[in-house]
Amino acid sequence: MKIGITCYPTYGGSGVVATELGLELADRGHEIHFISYSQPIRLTGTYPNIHFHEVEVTRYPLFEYPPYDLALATRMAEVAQLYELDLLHVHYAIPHSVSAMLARQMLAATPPRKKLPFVTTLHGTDITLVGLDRSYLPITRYSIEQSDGVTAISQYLRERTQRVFDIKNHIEVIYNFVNCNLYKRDPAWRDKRLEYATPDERILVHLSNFRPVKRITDVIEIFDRVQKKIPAKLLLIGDGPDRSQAEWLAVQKGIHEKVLFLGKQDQVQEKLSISDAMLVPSELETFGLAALEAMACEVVPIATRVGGVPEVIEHEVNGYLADVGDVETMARYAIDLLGDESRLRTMGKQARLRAESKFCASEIVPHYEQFYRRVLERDS
Ligand code: GMT
Repeated sequence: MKIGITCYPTYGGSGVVATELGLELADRGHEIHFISYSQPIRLTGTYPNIHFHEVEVTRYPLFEYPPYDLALATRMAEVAQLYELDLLHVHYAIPHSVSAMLARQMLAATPPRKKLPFVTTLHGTDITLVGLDRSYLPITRYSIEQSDGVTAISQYLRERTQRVFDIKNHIEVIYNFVNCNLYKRDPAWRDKRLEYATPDERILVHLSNFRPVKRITDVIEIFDRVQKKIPAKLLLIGDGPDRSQAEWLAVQKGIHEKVLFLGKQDQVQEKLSISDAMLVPSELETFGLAALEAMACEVVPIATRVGGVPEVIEHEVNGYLADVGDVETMARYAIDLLGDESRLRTMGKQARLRAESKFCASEIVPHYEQFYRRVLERDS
């Protein structure tokens, strides 16, 4: 198939999923065309059947808000026509599904009247935060209803979308996935971790875009409690608006030398596969892709019991779940786990098994392919 993929190319779960999906589909012989305002951050190499089409937004003094959605719709239609795309797959509803809807209409109305079905994948904040804003809700609902296929990345997100948006179309749940061949424990992890920690120190890790929903200061609070009992370092991967707040708190607590801000990384598996536990104290996660990537690397997640997270992590089997803001409990889980080598490694193996049993790319990507075929058959 020839598939156009649109996503936010910056640091964020939906862009990561879209990029990894494009890479996997290309690997399976499909021709992939990414259409976005810049190259997705995880698209680092060159690949024979992956193409990137940049969307240029014209700036003009009259345009206080340059119309990206219109430029995107135009580029989608151009690329679809020129490269004879079979379908478009947009990740994150706002504004991508509205642009796809326009591109589909334009192509249908203009000779040679090409069909361009589109699939919308709902990820999280497009529904839980942004989509609920009154200025976006009606258009988001409309573009979801107009999609030729809709998928959600967890049961939680499907139910919430149906309930809050009162959407009647079928929403297929296709879970997020991880490349289990790439994301795995590095056999040389004991040596490689010496770059960050002494042999007696444990490594905790956090990976996110440092937005308020991630509760970065809770990460620091938990780590502060842990490092008082267990020698440890904290690796913080990513960047975003709450980074300086976290830096300030680490300095205030006198632990900034143990908290290593690594910034944005494009090979996150290298850092995950030398870590022991991951902290995910988010206010909400519709899935928790970072936790899954950690689990595949035998890193035990300590997370909040929110949204779709319990669909991924089984409490006390392959990770821990606690209430939002309960830093005491999350710290206690971390201390008990990190103080017991045998439990740490057993739960790490269980985490890997959980990822392998349900969430490997080899399991999930064929689900997307089947879904595309269903959409195309319906449309023919
Ligand atoms: O918060 C992020 O990391 C970005 C955000 C997004 O919408 O781009 O992530 C959402 O989608 C990810 C990929 O499907 C999910 O794994 C995250 O749980 C979800 N984030 C939230 O719900 C806050």
